[in-house]
Amino acid sequence: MNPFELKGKVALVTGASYGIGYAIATAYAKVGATIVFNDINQELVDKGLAAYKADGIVAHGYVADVTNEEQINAVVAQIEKEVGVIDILVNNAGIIKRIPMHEMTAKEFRQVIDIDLNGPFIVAKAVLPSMMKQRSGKIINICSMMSELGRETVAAYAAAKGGLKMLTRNIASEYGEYNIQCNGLGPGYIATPQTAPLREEGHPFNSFIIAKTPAARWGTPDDLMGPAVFLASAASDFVNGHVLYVDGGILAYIGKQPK
Ligand code: NAP
Ligand code: GCO
Repeated sequence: MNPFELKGKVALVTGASYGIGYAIATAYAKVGATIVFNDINQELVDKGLAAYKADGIVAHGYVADVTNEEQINAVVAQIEKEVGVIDILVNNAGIIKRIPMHEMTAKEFRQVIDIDLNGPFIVAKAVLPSMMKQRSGKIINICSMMSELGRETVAAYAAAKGGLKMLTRNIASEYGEYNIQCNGLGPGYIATPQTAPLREEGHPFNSFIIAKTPAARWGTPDDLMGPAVFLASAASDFVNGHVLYVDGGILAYIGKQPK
């Protein structure tokens, strides 16, 4: 059997109407998984369904805010009834607010923590019972360079993504005996709507990231497809509590000397 295939598996990717989540869901569909995704409103879900259809993928879309435990529990029950037990969860939905910490309100800080850390807890908690019952499951949390590093203006995001790394390790520790593996996927700097402000023409961050990346380029969502399939497949059944960084080498590199 090909250890990298996902035939017969149901994969829920949160916030996967576009961006990294969409690429990961597409990768899973290409190796046989049934794709389920959510987004916060029907318009975005419909946009996602149309995109998947255009790519030849029959996806199942549901409206749910990952911060709303009641909504998530109801949607997970609906998915299990309409599609099947969720074998693979990718906690992808996330936001960032780039505000200097001394100017950030507590409400803004809490909003980021709520979506980027509380959300993954809520969705993982909702899928765990069925995974425990079937004694198998894959939970993949989308971490970040900010799970390891800080920088100006991203205090809330770094706190959330650092916490998500430890939530990953704790789920791995608590549920490994049920043959459930929980790992993190840590993208470097990827060209998506979330980083579009940093990639605007002439933005100093553009050249900064190129100098900090041995691959000397921004990543694309497609760069994450293979690593995401690995973490969702039988090929990683003894990988647990690990964060797989897909960063072109950023975390290994001090940065290119300015000319
Ligand atoms: P993105 O383009 O902003 O997409 C984020 C997705 O999450 C959108 O579909 C968004 O829907 C959805 N979402 C936001 N809040 C939600 C909520 N409360 N409930 C359900 N869905 C929600 O971001 P991305 O670049 O693809 O990033 C995806 C994940 O990768 C995030 O966790 C991000 O932190 C992480 N990441 C990104 C990078 C990067 O360089 N891009 C690097 C490392 C990690 P709406 O459009 O409705 O908001
Ligand atoms: C930023 C970026 C990063 C990326 C990603 C890096 O403002 O520094 O948005 O946070 O989104 O998380 O891995």
